Amino acid sequence: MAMDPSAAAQAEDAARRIEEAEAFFRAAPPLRDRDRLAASLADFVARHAAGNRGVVCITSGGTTVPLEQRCVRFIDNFSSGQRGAASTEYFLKAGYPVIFIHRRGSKQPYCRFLPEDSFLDLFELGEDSEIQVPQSHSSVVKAAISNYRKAIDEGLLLKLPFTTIFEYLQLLQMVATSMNCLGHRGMFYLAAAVSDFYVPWESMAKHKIQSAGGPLNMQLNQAPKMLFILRKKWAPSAFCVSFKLETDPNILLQKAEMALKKYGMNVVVANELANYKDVVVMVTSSGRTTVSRSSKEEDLEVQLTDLLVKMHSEHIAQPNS
Ligand code: 9Z3
Repeated sequence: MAMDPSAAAQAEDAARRIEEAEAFFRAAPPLRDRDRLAASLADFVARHAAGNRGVVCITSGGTTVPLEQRCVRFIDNFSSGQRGAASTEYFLKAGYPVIFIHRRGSKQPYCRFLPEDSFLDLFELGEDSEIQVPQSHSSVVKAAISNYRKAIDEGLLLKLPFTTIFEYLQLLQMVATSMNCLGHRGMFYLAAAVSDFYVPWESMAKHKIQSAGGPLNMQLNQAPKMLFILRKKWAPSAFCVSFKLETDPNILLQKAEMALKKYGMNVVVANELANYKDVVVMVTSSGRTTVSRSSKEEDLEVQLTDLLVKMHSEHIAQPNS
């Protein structure tokens, strides 16, 4: 039977994207410690595979794009990790086990309220040289330790760090394929800021690029669209939430709608750099919902995660959606 031409074009497009992704992984430098990470991931997923609650993978922080294999220079993407860290806390509070794929050195769950400058400010030496926490910081430190320890001791939080786009995408692939067994109970909350462009490993300078040759001309390749592969191949039944960041408000919602359709996301959270902590728009196939924080004291992520937990429950309850 002949295939409808638009279905044939879509199948061809999907095959091309999958091949591009596979070529990216073949050429990427292998993940350090892959076997150990894979074992702790398999153990985490197996522990939460029984039962009926959701499991969420949260990505957080910006990816780097190295310019040299022995990297001295790199391009970075804007993201402090605040959104991912805060959301991790709220998903844990809602009873979700969380796999937290985060940029090394970015904001961490339960540490957001600790003083920024130096962790040495958190401690002082007592008369007998024992370490004490000054009174002014004792309640935030106690809360951070007890919430963090609870999540770790109950086996509800797995932290996987990345720096480069190569590490990030390999981790995402590893997590998504291992969460595939959870079907509709899996959720992806992709808040990490991922570079659209990169230098392929094989064409990257091995040593530090020299300035004696004059101005630097460099061509960056487009990074393969892994959201598409995540949905099509790695974890097709999961509930997928991606974020769209723009600086131009006139194109933001249109770009979010495009991402929703093109990559088959369940929700695209549209945010503008100028006010992303105060307001976001959740774009779904049934419309748009604006979420704004109720006061400067409350994180926007409280409402955002609350709505997503409800939508994910509906997704789990309707396995054909
Ligand atoms: C976001 O849009 C996040 O909300 C922020 C959070 C990065 C603005 P912070 O970490 O900031 O709290 O400081 N993340 C996604 C950004 C992104 O790279 N999206 C891609 C795009 O816009 C799609 S994967 O094309």
